[in-house]
Amino acid sequence: GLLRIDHVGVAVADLDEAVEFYTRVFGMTCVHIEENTDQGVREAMMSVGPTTEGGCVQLLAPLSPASAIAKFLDRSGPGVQQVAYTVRDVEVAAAVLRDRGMRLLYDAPRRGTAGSRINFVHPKDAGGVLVELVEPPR
Ligand code: V0V
Repeated sequence: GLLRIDHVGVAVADLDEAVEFYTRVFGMTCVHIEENTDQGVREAMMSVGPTTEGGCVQLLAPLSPASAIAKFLDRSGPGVQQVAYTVRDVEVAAAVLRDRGMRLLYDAPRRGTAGSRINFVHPKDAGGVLVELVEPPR
């Protein structure tokens, strides 16, 4: 089953500007920045509270016009792009959701933030929300 909210993903045009905004206005702390070429993003993990136990906001900026985030920004503008849940085993969680009629975007998990393993439920199957499953690195 799902363990907790891992992060809420927010599409932004300019990552550095967004990190500065979330830090100054909401008092969040940037705990990780990375470029994920497989996903076409440059991303920053912002801890909401003093530890990441309080959940994170993941700021997502496109690396190229072909990126899922570039497409999202074109269509919807900046804003919430995904909700991500922590799971113990992403393959098991994906299999359970497939059994319940959800389309998973990938046949096998791909690489997410900091070596996590990820998959997604299609937003059209989940009431218009792109749902991400995250198995943290061991
Ligand atoms: C598209 N749609 C969405 C949506 N993206 N609805 C809600 N939330 C979103 N994020 C709607 C869109 O408006 C269409 O609705 C419909 O889905 C199908 O659109 P499409 O043009 O066929 O699909 P695309 O080409 O926009 O692709 C959508 C998907 C794509 C979800 C398939 O974005 C994708 O592959 N996402 C997974 C990867 C990803 O998002 N990577 C970036 C984060 P109408 O018009 O038909 O009603 S990377 C990340 O999270 C990392 C690294 C991490 O957490 O570790």
